[in-house]
Amino acid sequence: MNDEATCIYLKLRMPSKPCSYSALEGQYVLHQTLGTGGFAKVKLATHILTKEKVAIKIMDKSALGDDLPRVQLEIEALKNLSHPHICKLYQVIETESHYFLVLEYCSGGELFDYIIEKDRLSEKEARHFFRQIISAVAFMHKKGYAHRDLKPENLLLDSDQHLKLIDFGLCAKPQSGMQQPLETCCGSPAYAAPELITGEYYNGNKVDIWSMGVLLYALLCGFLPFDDENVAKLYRKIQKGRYFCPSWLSSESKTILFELLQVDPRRRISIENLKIHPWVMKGYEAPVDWYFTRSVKLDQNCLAELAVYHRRSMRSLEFSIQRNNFDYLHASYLLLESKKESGKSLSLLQQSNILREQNVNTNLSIVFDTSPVIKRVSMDSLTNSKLLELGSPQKNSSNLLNDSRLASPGISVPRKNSDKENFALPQIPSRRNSKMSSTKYSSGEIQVNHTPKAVGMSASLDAKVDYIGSSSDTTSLLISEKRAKSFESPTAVTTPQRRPPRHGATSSAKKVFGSIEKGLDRVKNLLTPKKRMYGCGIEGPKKVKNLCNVSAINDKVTPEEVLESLQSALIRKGIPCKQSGYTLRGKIVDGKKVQLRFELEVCQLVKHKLAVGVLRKRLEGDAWHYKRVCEEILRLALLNTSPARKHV
Ligand code: 6BJ
Repeated sequence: MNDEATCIYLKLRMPSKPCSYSALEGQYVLHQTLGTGGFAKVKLATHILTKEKVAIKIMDKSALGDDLPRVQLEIEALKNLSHPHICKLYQVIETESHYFLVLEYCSGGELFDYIIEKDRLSEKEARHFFRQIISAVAFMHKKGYAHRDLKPENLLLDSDQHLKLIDFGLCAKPQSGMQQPLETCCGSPAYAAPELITGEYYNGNKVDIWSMGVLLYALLCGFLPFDDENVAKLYRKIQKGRYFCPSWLSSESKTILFELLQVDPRRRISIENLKIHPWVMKGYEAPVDWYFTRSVKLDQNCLAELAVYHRRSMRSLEFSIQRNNFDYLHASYLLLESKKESGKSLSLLQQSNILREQNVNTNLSIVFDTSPVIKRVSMDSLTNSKLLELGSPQKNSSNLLNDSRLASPGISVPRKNSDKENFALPQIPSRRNSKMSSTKYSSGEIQVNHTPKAVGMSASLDAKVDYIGSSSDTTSLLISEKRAKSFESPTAVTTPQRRPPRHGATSSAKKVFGSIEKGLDRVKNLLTPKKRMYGCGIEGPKKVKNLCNVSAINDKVTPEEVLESLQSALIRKGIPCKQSGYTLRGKIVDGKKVQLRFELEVCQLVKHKLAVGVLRKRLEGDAWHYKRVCEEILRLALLNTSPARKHV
């Protein structure tokens, strides 16, 4: 690579400016962005005191404009909705320019990705998730809220496969209860109930029930019941209420979908009947458990830990926490509670000592040195009554929380462990094609024989193509040229070179060099914690262990060839992309509005002898649109790669 190219490449590999907000300093360390949309972005962060991961939703007030009341309603809803299947709100920070909502981190990512990864879920697994969705929605409705944007992208999974409902930005709480009809049309078109589309007054709860029908269909089928790239056509399909029933749906599944997807809201099943529906009850002894109340009594171990740390009495702390201020103390308590639930150590003192060790150069040590030595022995030797006596108000703890230089631990986002590849790739016969011989519309209205034609596309895609009816040609999945017109122009493409091997280094010598370099990096990072050592060397593609969101390609092509093919495919589809090392960022805009932003990163798969793969990431936009576009780009790109396309 010449100097100029190296220079461009290094520049491209540099991360964007580290993101910091003074309002979060000393309380949270921010990490990568988990998602963006409209006026908000969600970042992964570490709560410094407990070292627990959280998600922080950051909203810029100046960008909010008329949507400001929505944010206020969302905050109110989250404060009132404490439920195991609703994402927990820990803290709210409001500044002149921003809102920061500190929320539960859901390491399993979106339910959408889970469905895609599996193609579709078994009835049993769909039931397991659907019961949790019923539980959350029944609770919300009981509290007087309608969500109005239920979809798999708004359902996240935690590390125990528990679903958590998020995004209450479109929720409604009519003053005089849910019988009061609503007028505003909102939500995602594919999940919108017919009465929302026609602009009639509607009941928010009924609208949620319809979306639950679309959701359950997506769980069981792996695609949407009503889908069209043209919104007007999509709306017509929704209003007709006719959907395709794949042959794998059991008659019980068809029945519950039929009861959920009733065009007339008066005929749609109620949440009360859903809780006890035979499909929902199958294999379970009890109806859905949905009503939860927070215990008024706080957890004594968590309180005691906070009391020692803050040198306050447990009683005064309890009083502060029960005021539900949604401040840092409130967040600390709730995070300690969740640590306890997952069997982790509660000790804050140990945590603080680790932080102290990592921050020898900061004035933090002064704060720690003034704390009494009882810290280490406290929990073993102090009884609760002694703790109650330890009542002097904390003077210095805020100093601790004000040091923004606390080292950021190396956070890595856990991924689900799965070897399965589910984005459609060419020339791989679909597992389920053979089964799909006959199809039926709901309520037995129309019968259509289905013959799979697009060999190599996934079952879900085949089904969708046939249902759309106009064509089973895969080009029906391509994004239109009209959309492509408004894209920014493609940027120059640079092919990254692998890092050259270190001359003459034996493997043990490499190890020694490696550890010295790592040691030096550590020292540098310690002194300038926010300046990470990025882009110092030209590295090969990222090596990935887990295969979630990864399309495995081939063991015969080089990463550089795949990168080039992806670039050509994107250009062919009129999707401009920006390159950063082995990552391509594509964007689809409609006028000024960003429809979709996504990333395709060429990587190597540790579990497949470093075969080349493509790691996909949706940055912004509709999940199903993203799925279609990625499938098409991969299909085109892989048609270009030679030699023989072998699917690993
Ligand atoms: C919120 C968003 C809380 O993709 C991921 C993780 C995405 C967490 C993610 C990687 C991954 C794991 C498994 C499979 C695929 N979170 N967590 C808005 N409002 C409240 C909470 C959140 C957002 C999140 C999103 N992990 N990929």
